[in-house]
Amino acid sequence: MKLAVLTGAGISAESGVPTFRGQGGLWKSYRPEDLATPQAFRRNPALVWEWYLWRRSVIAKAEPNAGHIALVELEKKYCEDFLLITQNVDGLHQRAGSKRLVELHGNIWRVKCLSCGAVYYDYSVSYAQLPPACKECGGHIRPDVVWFGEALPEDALELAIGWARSCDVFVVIGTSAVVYPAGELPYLAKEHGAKVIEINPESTPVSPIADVIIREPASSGVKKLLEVL
Ligand code: BV8
Ligand code: ZN
Repeated sequence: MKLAVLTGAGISAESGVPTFRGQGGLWKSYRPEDLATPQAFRRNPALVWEWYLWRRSVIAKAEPNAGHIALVELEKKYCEDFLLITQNVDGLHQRAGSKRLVELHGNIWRVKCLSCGAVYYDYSVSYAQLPPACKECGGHIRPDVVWFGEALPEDALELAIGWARSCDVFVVIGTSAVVYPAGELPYLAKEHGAKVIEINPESTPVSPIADVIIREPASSGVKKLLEVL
């Protein structure tokens, strides 16, 4: 039985990482759509870096929760018949031990240089200057995440689409499913005949096509999933 899982910010909520569109999602009255864009970075790179450094400082204090850990159990149970597709950039799935993982929107702990193109991990939660300098060439670096209006990494998206189209069960955890093209994946799975399971305390646009709805937070919901799958 081939199993694909798509996670969003909701799976990290119980680790204390605010979601994008929940009550704690705002930062200094800015909306993510206003800051997570190339235009915002061009206009005010220091402000955008301030936002990412604030998020990094919250994530650095966060621990993976029971939802992340139950997904590692699921991966151990299904081995190569399992793939975890995440929209999150917080790296908590990796810290929980997930290996078979695709990051659709990049990773907040990785940076990319605008001058020499260097890409490397950098776990700083503060820098002497903003925007920070590339360790290779001294040029400006940006967070290596996918901003609105930017294309997703092709290989990651292709792998995710391939799994959505060929899995037997597609589980959607903690996402409002409003961001595309990631939000398309549950519909691709449904179209080809997969059973769709939603784990979310609230209803979302995916709810009407879900075969099973676990209307609970991820920490308890994923454990329940582990019992039935
Ligand atoms: C692109 C990284 C084109 C940065 C993010 C149709 C097709 C293609 C594009 C579009 C389209 N329609 C619109 C677009 C444009 C846009 C888009 O989707 N806009 C939205 C706002 C309408 N898409 C793009 O721009 C994408 N790029 O398509 O480029 C292109 C193609 C070729 C060449 C050039 C260009 C890029 C999208 C990626 C943007 N980057 N993040 C960063 O993190 O800073 S998106 C951001 O939103 C995060 O990645 C996040 O994961 C994602 C989705 O949000 P959610 O994860 O769902 O979080 P949210 O807060 O919304 O919901 C939380 C959920 O959790 C809720 O349902 C809540 O009930 C639940 N919850 C709460 N507590 C719990 C819980 N669940 C479980 N347990 C709990 N305890
Ligand atoms: Zn550089």
